[in-house]
Order: sequence, then structure tokens, then C-alpha cells
Amino acid sequence: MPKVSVDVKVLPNYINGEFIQGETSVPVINPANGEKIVDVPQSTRDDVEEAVKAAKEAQKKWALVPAPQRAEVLYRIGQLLKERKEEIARLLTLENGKVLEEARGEVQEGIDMAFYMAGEGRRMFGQTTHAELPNKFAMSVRAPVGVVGIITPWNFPIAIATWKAFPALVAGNAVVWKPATETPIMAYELVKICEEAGLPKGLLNVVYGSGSTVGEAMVRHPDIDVISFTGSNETGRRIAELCGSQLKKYSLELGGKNAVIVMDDADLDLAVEGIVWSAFGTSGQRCTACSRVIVHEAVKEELENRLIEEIKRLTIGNGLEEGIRVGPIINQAGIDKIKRYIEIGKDEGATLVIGGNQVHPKSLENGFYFEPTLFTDATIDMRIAQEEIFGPVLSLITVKDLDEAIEANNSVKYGLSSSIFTRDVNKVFRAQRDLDTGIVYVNAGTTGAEIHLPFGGTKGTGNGHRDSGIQALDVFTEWKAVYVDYSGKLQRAQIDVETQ
Ligand code: UN1
Repeated sequence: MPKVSVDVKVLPNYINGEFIQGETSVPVINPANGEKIVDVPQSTRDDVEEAVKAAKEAQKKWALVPAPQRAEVLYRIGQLLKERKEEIARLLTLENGKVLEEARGEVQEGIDMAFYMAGEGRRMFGQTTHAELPNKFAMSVRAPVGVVGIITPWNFPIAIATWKAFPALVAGNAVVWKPATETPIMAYELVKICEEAGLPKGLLNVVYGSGSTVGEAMVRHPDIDVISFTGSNETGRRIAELCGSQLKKYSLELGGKNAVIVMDDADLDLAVEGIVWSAFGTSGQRCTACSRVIVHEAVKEELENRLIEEIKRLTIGNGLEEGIRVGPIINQAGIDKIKRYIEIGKDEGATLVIGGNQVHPKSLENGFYFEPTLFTDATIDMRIAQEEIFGPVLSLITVKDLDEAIEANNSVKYGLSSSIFTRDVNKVFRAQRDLDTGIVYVNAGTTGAEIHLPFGGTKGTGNGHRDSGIQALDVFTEWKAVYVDYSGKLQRAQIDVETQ
């Protein structure tokens, strides 16, 4: 295995194009073996202040650069990410634990986002339309919001950052970014690339640190105009309260409790593959991960048996090693949460059919691993079927028909992703209409969103905004309606209209 390492001992903040050492720091731990990789600063409110000042200043000039030229920088960023894909993917596995193949996929999402948003530099369309009055022109254009604060999670430390930073930048904003403390290396690598690609100083600033200090200072800062956050429901609510009281725009993506529906006419081989991939890939640590299977009673037993067989074949270990399919959980706190839910599931009366334990693979005793786990005979009201566990734990719920399946799917407070396996086109169209989630898959698992479509969901998953897709630009721009009256006289709208 080639050695993977970071080129510094302590990661520096990146403010106004300078790498700046923090005063205090905490270790970043490799979840695969419990070893320290590097230290990361615990920044202060003063660091946030510096970053916002730099961003505010830099944004004034950047807003005047034509968008196709801003896009040129994003093309170069995309190109450099592409050239360094393997190196970055390895570092991503090192700090996050996800298996290398998935890490490569995540870096690819960042590359895709760079090229997609670069393309937007030549589009970013507004509308032209007729005015009500003669000799008058009307159009709508997008204007940058100013300084954007982005707060990103550890489970997709590079992809989610690109979903937020790239549309923000191409639209003419500056960014202050707080990456998750568990996975700061991706931020360090990305700013190095942005600098090399020629992104002007001050447009992308990184301040590492805790949510309670750095995150809170960002959310409260009067010169940060928008907050874009992906993470826990609890933190999302706090951000909503603080932003609400300041009338600050904010975009939240807060997780899911995603289900795969398997109907009695489904291709069961395909369904098993889709379920296992979306439930146990990334060790279940995706917002989009499948954590419920809603199965038609006619195929319940067969599906359950096949799932058990497939789960037995999953290999657990260090994601940098060949042949590993399930990597570690991010840390012991993550493991403890999963363990609590295993107990809750047993107490509630669900049947644990496989898994359920923390494991310590040989020579990785200090890593954080959990067995892929299946509960059966769960009911929709159980906490294991309602709450986000963020681990490799799947619950099987049996239903009689499609109506009941849709009701079960929609019974949770989240609405991110859902899926149905069926061969019946009528069921497909009913499901895509009635499943109350922002993303619906047909004959595929619940993960694997592509970056040019809107990403986000209904209900407790967010607050109505979307990451990625063209819709991301709505978070980072204000719509401006422009009226040009070339009649040379005062024309009063709604009053001086001649009716024919
Ligand atoms: C997340 O888990 O927050 O659709 C992001 C997917 C990935 C992104 C997941 N493209 O599973």
C-alpha cells in the first residue's frame, strides 16, 4: 500500500490567501486505526473576524469580474482536482475511513461540480419579458449575495464543500468555510488547489474549529450574508433560530431516514444489490443511506434470507486495503450512538438477525468498526425505523401493498431519498408522485445523486433549499428585477395602461 501522508504537522487556517497557524490545536484521528494523522487548529472568533474581513474586501472586486472569467478559475480547479484525484482520494480515506473506491467517487463529485459550475459562468441565465407599458423593457438577473458562510460535514468532506463553494464563487461571492473538525485535510488540499488555479486572495477562506465557537461566530456575523450548512438536525435548528432572528438567508441539509420499497414483482437480485450498496456502503454514514427496507409480504422471507447471505459476504476493514467493502465508523462517539440504537431496537421488539456488534479487526484494534446489522419485523413507529442512526443498521418492515408501502415511507420526519423496486410501470409512476422525498430512485438504491440535479429534501431534511443542481445558485444569488423605461416620459405602472 503506498504511504499516504499530509505535508504539514499542523494544518494552518487559510485567510486572505495566507496559511496562518492557529494558537491551539486538536489531533485528527484516522478512524481505521485510531492513530493521529495531523493536528488541526481550534480557531477563535478573532480568526473568523479576520476571514470575514478578507472575504468582504475580496468580494467587491470579484463581483465585477465577468462570470465567464470567474468560470475560467473553476475550470482550472476542476483540472487540478482531476490530475490529483488519486492522491486526494487516498487522503480522504485516511481521514474519513470510507473505502478507496468510494473516496475516488467522492472526489469525482467535486470534479463534476467544478466543471458544471464553470459552465454556469457562461449561462447563469435570467429572464427577459414584456413590460406592461410601451417602450419599456423588463428583465431579471442574478446578483451575488456577498459573503457566504459554509459549514460542512465529515461524511463528504470534499464533495459537499464543492457543492456549496463552487456555485457561490462562480456567482461572484466570497466564501468563509468551516470544515468538520474530523476531516480538515480535504479543506487544506482544496485551498492549495484553488490557490494554484489562480483564485484571487480572500475569496475562499478556511477557519478550522468547533461549531460552538467558529460556527456560531459565522452564523452571528453581520457581514456573512448567507449560511449554507449540512449536518445534524439539532445544529440545523440552532442555525435556523439564529439566522431567523437576524433575517439572514440560510440553507440547511439535515439528513434522512431513507427507505427502499421492494414490491412483490421486483427483481430480487437487483433489489438485494441496491439495498446492500446503499445501506452498508460508506458504513451507512450517508445522509442518503438506506436504513429501512419496506417489503411486500409475499417476498419478505426470500428477501430477508438473501440479504443475510449478502451481508455475511461483506468484508470489514481499512478502506485503503483492496477487497474491503465496509470501512470504519468515524469515531467512538459514532459507534456508541449505533450501539444505543441496537439496544433500543431490541427493547422495542424488533428481531436482530445479523450483526449488532462493534468489532476489532486484527491489527486495527484501535479503529472504530461496526458489523453490518439487520433487524427484521420492525414496525413504522419504532425509533429504529424513525430516527437517523448514521451507521450500518437496516430495519425490515413488512407491508401488504403499495399504498401501505408509501405510507410507511412517508411516516418519518425526514424526506431526503426513497426508492422502489418493481417491474410495474404504473407502480413506478404512482411512487414517484407520492413518495414525499426530494430524491426518488426507481430500481436502484437510495444513494448516488448526481451533481447537476437538485440535492435535498422535504420536511425535517431541510428548509426548502437545494444543494447542487442549478437550484444551488438560488441560495447564493439574489434575484434582481430590472425595468428600463425608454419612452422618455413618466409611465405609471398599473395606472397609465391603455386597455384595448
Ligand atoms: C450525503 O450523504 O450527505 O447521493 C451526500 C449520494 C452522494 C452524496 C451524499 N452523491 O449518496
